[in-house]
Amino acid sequence: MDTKRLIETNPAAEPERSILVKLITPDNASTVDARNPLGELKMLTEAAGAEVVDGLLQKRMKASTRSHIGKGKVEELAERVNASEANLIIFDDELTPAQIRAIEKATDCRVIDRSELILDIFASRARTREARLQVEIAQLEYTSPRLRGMWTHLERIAGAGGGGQAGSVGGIGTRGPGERQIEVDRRIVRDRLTFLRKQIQQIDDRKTRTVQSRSDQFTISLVGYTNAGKSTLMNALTDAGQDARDMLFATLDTKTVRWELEPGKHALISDTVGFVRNLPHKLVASFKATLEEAIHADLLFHVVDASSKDAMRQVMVVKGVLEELGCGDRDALVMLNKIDQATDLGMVDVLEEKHAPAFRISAKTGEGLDAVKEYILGELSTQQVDVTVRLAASDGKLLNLLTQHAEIHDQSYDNNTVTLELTADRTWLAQMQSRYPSLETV
Ligand SMILES: Nc1nc2c(ncn2[C@@H]2O[C@H](COP(=O)(O)OP(=O)(O)OP(=O)(O)O)[C@@H](O)[C@H]2O)c(=O)[nH]1
Ligand SMILES: [Mg+2]
Repeated sequence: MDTKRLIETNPAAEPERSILVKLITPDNASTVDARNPLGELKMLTEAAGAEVVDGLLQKRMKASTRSHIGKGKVEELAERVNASEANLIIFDDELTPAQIRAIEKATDCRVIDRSELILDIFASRARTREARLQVEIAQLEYTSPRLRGMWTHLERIAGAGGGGQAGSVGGIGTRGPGERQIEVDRRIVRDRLTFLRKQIQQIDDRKTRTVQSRSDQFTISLVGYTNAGKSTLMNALTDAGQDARDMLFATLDTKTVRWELEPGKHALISDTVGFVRNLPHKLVASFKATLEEAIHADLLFHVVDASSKDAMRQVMVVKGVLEELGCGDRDALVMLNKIDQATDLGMVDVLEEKHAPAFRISAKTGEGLDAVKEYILGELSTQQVDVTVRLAASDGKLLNLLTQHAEIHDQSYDNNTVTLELTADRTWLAQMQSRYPSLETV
């Protein structure tokens, strides 16, 4: 089953013509990029496959409860919709279902907000079953109170066993279904959500087991704002071959690969979905499974696009999402990436000071990556212990594990026991000792 797209996905169709709208209030002014207030929304819109034909900014002391940007501005918006022949209005702010309905009515044009737009991009990028389930849950939870253009989607759900009688309303820009139909839809949505949540729970459990089974290895997770260069960095350090195109949310799924630091020493490194300002909460919650690696990593590489004027704010957004995921206090190394094209070196200095230890790197040219590797090798060596252990000579399985995972320096046999001098990972050794009480430290 396909996750639902809000933006027209038929390649033969013209891209949707959208007008971008943003309300600036004293409350949100500090998060607005003054040089280009609609810049990020434009990139998001293009990432969803729509065209931007106009933009509208409004400044008010606070949002209007009814129309968000105020009645007069909505009238201006209606004129602009006509003049530019737009068929979609995208708000950078979160709107209530009632506001959406009011603005749609006044402009006779379909309205979506930033969260719906982000969900739409995720829907178009989701490839694995897990990502699709996560996006669909988030969409249903976020969009169902609105229940407007969900129609064709619901029709498919009904067809797949829901049993609801789908009507003929559909397509972009149409009004919502009648009240009775909405009731039916709500029930279908509830059933579908229960089903999806069960499925995702199974994936979650499996994922937790996989991640736990890696606990004997040093794990690093790449986190950062979307387009900061996480996948490019992963490709520079390993031969992962991650998709690293210049677009928002190129990566949606998590991929974990071995980073060979030097012969015999490796770490596991995971690349995952990027963060963005105002990431819908529902989406963060449902992407927990995908972000499991980040949650359990020994260390985070917080990748920052140091060439972006917005870098400072992006760092704060990423920290906020990490808090939300419950890993705000995890050890993190800040990677000041794209240093090859950074122009505001004053800002880079400030970032470096504020977030020490930070590294100036270029995932593209390879600059600075040796220093990162040295640092990690240092970290790994502090995690190693030199010990002498004793075990029963007949315990072949344990002996095997030790020779596989530890560096053996000396080995001596005495009657039925083996004594080994070895270097091993501290946490791994502790786990082995709790699993095999017969493994004695001498
Ligand atoms: N000049 C320069 N460009 C870079 C560097 N690192 C990444 N890029 C470019 O930045 C763009 C985004 O890179 P990605 O690696 O896809 O970024 P990401 O963080 O994985 O992005 P998402 O998966 O979308 O969240 C690509 O066009 C890269 O070529 C760098 O060090 N220098
Ligand atoms: Mg990526």
